[in-house]
Amino acid sequence: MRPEATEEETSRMAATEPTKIRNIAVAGHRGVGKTSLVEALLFQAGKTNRLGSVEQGTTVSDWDEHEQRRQMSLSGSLCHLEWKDRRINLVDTPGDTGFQADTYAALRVVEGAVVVLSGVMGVEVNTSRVWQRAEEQELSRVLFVNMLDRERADFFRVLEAARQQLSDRCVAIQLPIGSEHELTGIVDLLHMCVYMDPSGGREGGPQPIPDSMSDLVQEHREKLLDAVVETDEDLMARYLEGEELDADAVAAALKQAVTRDELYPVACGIASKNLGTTGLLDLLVEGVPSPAKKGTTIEFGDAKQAVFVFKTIADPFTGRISCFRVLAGPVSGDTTLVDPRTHAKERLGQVLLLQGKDSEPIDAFGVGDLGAVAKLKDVVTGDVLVDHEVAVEPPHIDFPEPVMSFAITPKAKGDEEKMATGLRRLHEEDPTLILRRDPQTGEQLLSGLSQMQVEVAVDRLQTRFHVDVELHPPRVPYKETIRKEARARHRYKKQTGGRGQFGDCAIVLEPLPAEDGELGYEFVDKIVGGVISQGYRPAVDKGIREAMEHGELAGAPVQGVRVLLVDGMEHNVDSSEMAFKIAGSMAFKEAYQQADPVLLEPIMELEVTVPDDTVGAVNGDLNSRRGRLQGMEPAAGMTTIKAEVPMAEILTYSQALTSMTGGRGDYSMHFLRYEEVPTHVAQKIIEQTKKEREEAKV
Ligand SMILES: Nc1nc2c(ncn2[C@@H]2O[C@H](COP(=O)(O)OP(=O)(O)OP(=O)(O)O)[C@@H](O)[C@H]2O)c(=O)[nH]1
Ligand SMILES: [Mg+2]
Repeated sequence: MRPEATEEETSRMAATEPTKIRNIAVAGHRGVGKTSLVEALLFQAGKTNRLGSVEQGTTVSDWDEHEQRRQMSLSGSLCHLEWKDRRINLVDTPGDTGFQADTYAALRVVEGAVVVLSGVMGVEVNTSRVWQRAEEQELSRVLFVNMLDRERADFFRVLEAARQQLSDRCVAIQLPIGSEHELTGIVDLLHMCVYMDPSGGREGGPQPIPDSMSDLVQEHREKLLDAVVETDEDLMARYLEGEELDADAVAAALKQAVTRDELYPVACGIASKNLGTTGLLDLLVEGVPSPAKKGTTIEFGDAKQAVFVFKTIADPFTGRISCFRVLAGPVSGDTTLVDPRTHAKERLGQVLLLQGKDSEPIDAFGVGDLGAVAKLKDVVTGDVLVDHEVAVEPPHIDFPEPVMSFAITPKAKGDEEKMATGLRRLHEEDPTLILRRDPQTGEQLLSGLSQMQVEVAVDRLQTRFHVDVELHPPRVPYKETIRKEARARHRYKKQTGGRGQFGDCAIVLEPLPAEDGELGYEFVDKIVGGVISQGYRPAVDKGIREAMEHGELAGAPVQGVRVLLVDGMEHNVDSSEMAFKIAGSMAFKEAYQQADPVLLEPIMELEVTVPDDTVGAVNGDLNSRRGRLQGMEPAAGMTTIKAEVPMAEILTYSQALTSMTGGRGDYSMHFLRYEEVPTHVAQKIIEQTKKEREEAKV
């Protein structure tokens, strides 16, 4: 069933009416066939002449060399097709946790989402995450149970899991005919017809339902009708009176229910063979509201023309490409917009229609459409551009916090700047990839959402920016503090020919309790009778501060200390600021030894979501990492474990979790507080530091 390609070809140059647009994100867990499904939809709609495959690296949306090498999507990809006189914009989103920035941004610019599930695995960690996001955005949703040809795939089991774990308003709109490798086609319960498996060719027209299926079809058709009539009073009344409802009336009510986000139809198929695409395309056109109907919540004030930039592609040849949604328009090549964030004016130049990596200049984009433009100067993802300066609040996309950090260094000395520039560019494309310098350890830290994300960044640094880098586990930012009061006096005295050096001070150290969880430092001047003159006292403070930068235990900064300057002496010729600074520093070091110094380590709050059958292993592992269990929340097959774990033990958690859960687990964490390192652990760290210091001396 191919739509008339020629008609859309000719009308394409003008802006598409908002009523004729459908914006849809294809989202779900990693590797469930989203890219394959987008490929099949493009093929079925006649946009491509052959069905590309992820294995061969020939899909439209996974066009990047790194995506092809790893056979996974690493960023969102914008594609479009025409079906039944509607323009469908599809954003294929990555499923890996590391690349959710693009997924979340995409969910901000669409009215609907196709949530793809594996027919074998059902609802997985990221399925629930994207579902939650879609819920927050009140998006219309269609589920697509894919991979039904695989061994142990079971549509009905996945349907039940979706009803239990996502929403009980999920209802089958299609059924598979047969199962696993004997699956031959699907039944469309709305139009009461069958589509046969085209084995990678174009899907043929509708066929009659085989008699052998009639009982099952009847049962699920009734469930569908029940669900639909419940959303429509008028239809309900007719149904209860026993009236036979015609397909059009049911379809119209279903459309309303999906549009109002009250019902989630569950479709199915085999993306890699192009089975199920006709029914799905029909459903998207019929069920997902157009921008004219739903509109956007993104602010643009009284602007007559406005766009929201939801993605930036750094193309090595064309430079930067900004993908946008038109908020007010139309916008065309000669439109000049201003970015209220920078106040810079930007002439759009050519506006582009994207199909994966390919772009085609068009005249204009109308309201609600998704388009792209090359070479905007200072625009970054998340900006709203408007035709005149109005104060707009750009939408806040709540990106997940990085969960892991690596210390990153260039292999070649002198490449530091190149590395930093490259990472800045990568950060522009993916705001969840963050480079920062740890002020305490001095290391450059690259933080991200998954190991994969950081590794891909390293690859890109090499291929795009020609810098080779190395990753190491970062140093843990330990701190030191004291447990009891101590007192010391130090006299610094030197007689070297002419003028000598003289500084003498007595200090008391006291533990200073944390304020709002922060350990601080206080210097209290208790000098009486002017035994040290006013001018020299700040020098003592300075000397102490310097000594505190590297504590004697493990070279970590000392915090949580109050210092009282209680006594001292000065010499009317030999005293100087320098001499008091040294005396202060030495007195501190002496007192510190007596003050029962201890090592502190950062404790992280960890949240791990894992399949129920791995909870035992995961808890055991957390235990061996000195983790303290805070709670467990089981929810339909998955358990969320909350624990507090020292940062030092969790630096390389990602690999361990992957191997314990077969890649089905997920985690997030953030800094909680500093705590004393247990003695036996502290001893090792102190010895290690000693060794390093001695090695550094040699
Ligand atoms: N047997 C079978 N394999 C499929 C089907 N759909 C996709 N695949 C294969 O499953 C693998 C993953 O497919 P992708 O399309 O890359 O999945 P994805 O959801 O886009 O993955 P990410 O973007 O990495 O999250 C590829 O090897 C596909 O060829 C299907 O319906 N049946
Ligand atoms: Mg993909």
